[in-house]
Amino acid sequence: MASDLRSLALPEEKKAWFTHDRLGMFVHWGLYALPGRHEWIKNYEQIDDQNYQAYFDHFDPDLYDPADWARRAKAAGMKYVVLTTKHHEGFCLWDSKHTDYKVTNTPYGKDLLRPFVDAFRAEGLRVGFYYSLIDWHHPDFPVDPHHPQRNAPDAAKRNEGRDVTRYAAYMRDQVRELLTDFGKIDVIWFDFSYPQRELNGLKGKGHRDWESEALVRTVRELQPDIIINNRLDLAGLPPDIVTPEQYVPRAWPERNGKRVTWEACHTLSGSWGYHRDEATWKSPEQLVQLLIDNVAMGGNLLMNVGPTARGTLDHRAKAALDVYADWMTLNARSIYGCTESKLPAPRDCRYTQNGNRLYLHIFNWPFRHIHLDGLGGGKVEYAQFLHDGSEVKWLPPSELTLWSNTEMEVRSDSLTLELPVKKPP
Ligand code: JFZ
Repeated sequence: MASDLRSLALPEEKKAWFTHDRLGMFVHWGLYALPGRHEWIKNYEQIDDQNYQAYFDHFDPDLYDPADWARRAKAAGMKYVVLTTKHHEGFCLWDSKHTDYKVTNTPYGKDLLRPFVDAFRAEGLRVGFYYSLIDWHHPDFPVDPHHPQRNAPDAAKRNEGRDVTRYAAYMRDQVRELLTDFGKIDVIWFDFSYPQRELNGLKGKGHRDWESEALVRTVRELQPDIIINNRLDLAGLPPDIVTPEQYVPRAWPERNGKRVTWEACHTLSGSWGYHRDEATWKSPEQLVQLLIDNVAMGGNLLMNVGPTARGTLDHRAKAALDVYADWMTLNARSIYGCTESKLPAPRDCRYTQNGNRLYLHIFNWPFRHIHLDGLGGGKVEYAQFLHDGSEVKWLPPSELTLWSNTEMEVRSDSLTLELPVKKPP
């Protein structure tokens, strides 16, 4: 049985596009864009269905223009996109046959997903679907430690008549729709399992509740080449990708001693869904350094935007995408097709490497010189800045002795670059 499960994992060579492309766009969009204060708002504020209904009744993103999003993603150097087709609130962005809780029944009245898929494909991006395992709206989804009604006095009683096997079948039906009606889908991002959580006698959910194995079989049957993330609580299935969230690992993540294909996802502002009053938007340096940090450890970055209730990217999201656009225009060569280097990076620096091209990313500008250990003795043919292609020279050992006033600074295995005193503009 277990070996059988293992055969559902995607072969390494089918992930080559993913590790090459390195940068993707995550899109969290749903009814929670209307309150505009986090996608977990139904849970955080323990809003019941009746009160949450106001957002459904007023969902009308009149300025929705996925071609604009796609152009901005492409300009930012993003090569794939993952959209929340359904988040924990249960609201569906497509015209699903299996529920009424969908966009076509809101004032907007139209499917959002097909135009999205078409727009991003037209810009040459690959398309992935996020699909929430958690569903705070479905009548068969049992109240659990993450449910908005978890603290209701009759929480356990509310579970009478809720049949999680019907919910698991609903998920398979919806996933079948998503993976049948929209052409080739490159990534499916299930979210998430918490079997170990418990609260007031309410149990968390995992692979038995989701019927994860059957779900994965459905996915593979419909889309043999799709990348499936690792949040299904299936211990016997080696994950196609591992997905640290708002977290920079200390080193390339491993599983059973083997390095895995991985993708970190990050927010621009701390919230995934549109959050109007959020104050912790990342700085340009943080945005760029997150990308470099991941690639320098062999990983991808899936950077999130949370569109507004009117279907736009607000000015802060646009500005962040512009940061990537400016940086990638000049530096994409140090990202696409790159991975971890075996060489030890100098202090405050990261390396990314593509074959015999080594890229040095300097996070904190040093004073005039930078020492590259392991690169002495004629190993380097030529060095240049990426931003303008200008030559970077290195010091001959005699010069280094002169400047340092000591011979101990000279090491045969290292090479000392000469940098301008000021960081180039
Ligand atoms: C999940 C979602 O809950 C979140 O809204 C967003 O979609 C993100 C990408 O994925 O985030 C998690 C996942 C796991 C935990 C918390 C948030 N957890 O285990 O506590």
